[in-house]
Amino acid sequence: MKTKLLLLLLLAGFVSAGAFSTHIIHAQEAPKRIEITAKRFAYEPGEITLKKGQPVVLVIKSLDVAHGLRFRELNLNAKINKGGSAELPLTPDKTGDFVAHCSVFCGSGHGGMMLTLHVVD
Ligand SMILES: [Cu+2]
Repeated sequence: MKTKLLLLLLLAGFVSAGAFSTHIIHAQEAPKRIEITAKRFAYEPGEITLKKGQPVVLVIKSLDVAHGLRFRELNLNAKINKGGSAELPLTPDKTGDFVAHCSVFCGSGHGGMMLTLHVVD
């Protein structure tokens, strides 16, 4: 009888420990990943909206040649290898519209290759 009670206590301990670790995992939730594809001469999507203060990771994938993604105003620049991908962690700290341009020369339409980021409260 005593063993049974001990087992029950142990089990209860495991259950609450489980609930506790679930809570920890939830609190450290990974930043949202936003997938963007780059190809001559556009990004898809061409516009994204983020919330101020919310950390995200932009995952940029190139479908053809090497490209870049530079937010001059935010001092951020990513380079994406030919057919590869790059991750750009970003936590917007001000609201507004920010335009990113391709930072790796990729051909005749390179200058018009841009992505607009809207940051809202
Ligand atoms: Cu380019």
